[in-house]
Amino acid sequence: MLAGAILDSSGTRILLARRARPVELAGLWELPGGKAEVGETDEEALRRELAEELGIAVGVEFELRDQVVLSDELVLIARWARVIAGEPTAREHQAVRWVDAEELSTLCDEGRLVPADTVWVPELVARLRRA
Ligand code: 9L3
Ligand code: MG
Repeated sequence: MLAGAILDSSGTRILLARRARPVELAGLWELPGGKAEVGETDEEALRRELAEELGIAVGVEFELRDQVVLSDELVLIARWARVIAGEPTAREHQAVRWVDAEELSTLCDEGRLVPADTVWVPELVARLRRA
């Protein structure tokens, strides 16, 4: 399972997407992504998912430090990414928004992020502040 920490051109904001489903996660913000298909590398899977869900082409960079075990078969990995082409559009989500370090921290503190994604917040905040 791959998620993208997608950086804007200024390097100070990342893209969050608000989940539409399942009900227990609907309305919460996540780093967008999805499952790899058989034969796909992590990078290919993330590029395909972000093209399908948001209509953007991204360049995929390094992995964030923490991995999240979702179940026996599913481990969630986040990779840094940059938009190469397209304007992010919520095709499968309720909404998308760019957030800076401050807004990301606040959303996390308010419990408005998908629980799994909260593990990446300290690293993301540190990287965004360094930009
Ligand atoms: N999930 C958590 N954080 C994320 C993503 C992309 C996914 N950033 C979790 C939510 C679901 C599972 O992974 O429990 C499958 O996600 P999806 O394929 O429904 O997006
Ligand atoms: Mg998805």
